[in-house]
Amino acid sequence: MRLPQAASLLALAAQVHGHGYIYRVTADNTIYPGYDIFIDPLLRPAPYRIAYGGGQTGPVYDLNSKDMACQGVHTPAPGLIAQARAGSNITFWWSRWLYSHKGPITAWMAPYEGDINDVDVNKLEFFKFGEETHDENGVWGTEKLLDETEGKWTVKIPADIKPGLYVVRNEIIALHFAVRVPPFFATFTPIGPQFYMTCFAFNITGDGTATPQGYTFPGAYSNNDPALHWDLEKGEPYPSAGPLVYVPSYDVELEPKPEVIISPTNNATADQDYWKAQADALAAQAATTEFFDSIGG
Ligand SMILES: [Cu+2]
Repeated sequence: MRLPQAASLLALAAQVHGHGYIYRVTADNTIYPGYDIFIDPLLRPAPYRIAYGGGQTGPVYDLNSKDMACQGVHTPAPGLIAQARAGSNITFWWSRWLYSHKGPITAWMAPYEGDINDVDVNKLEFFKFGEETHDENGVWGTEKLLDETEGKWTVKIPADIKPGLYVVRNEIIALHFAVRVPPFFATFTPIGPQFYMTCFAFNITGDGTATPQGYTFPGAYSNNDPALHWDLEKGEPYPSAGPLVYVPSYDVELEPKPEVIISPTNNATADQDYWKAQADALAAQAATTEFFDSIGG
């Protein structure tokens, strides 16, 4: 496996609008590669990861689009499946998010059977199992990604769900242009909510039996939903967009598992190169993002 020079990587990074992406996922204390959009497309072979591929960080604007499930480009399917116990935590590691792009962070999951490569993501029936909007001071979870959690967002897998294979979907709905777009951005950005999502493969163990009602994408959201055409400037308490969060009927006390780091390359030396390149790419993406923050969008 060969890594490109850090310099060309930085040049590539600088060309891209600085939208965040999920470069790592911790599931039940095992740390898996997510999808690093700056590194993964350049690697042969592709890294071992639980994320659907793609290399796209821009938003989906049309909630009736097939892209609402797992992004417009969501191949290849994950080569790894995360192992996690029902009732354990998943932490999504987002690269730097934009302050302006405020809105709910949500987590969804859909059961599937068979080979992940045969899954049609638009047929999956997702239920929502996590959602963070804003706190009582009006501070959004998307802002806390920047100021409090170093990009990490954690959600608990419902303790009572039926064990098996699931596609997990993490999404941010950015509402900054939901009702108006400033002139500078108006030429290339429509008015409306912006959906940013990535999907991941999971195998969930446990002894639950719950099979919450799911919804397909597209289909889970309605264009008539006022929560998707929300005026952030009014500062009113935000309701929730789409279906409500599933509340498990019971919780479990789990013995924490020891931390394990999954190698992205299966080679200790190459892993060091991978993580160095990843750190450089994250720094470059953060710089781009800060620039867009500075001009308000
Ligand atoms: Cu944007």
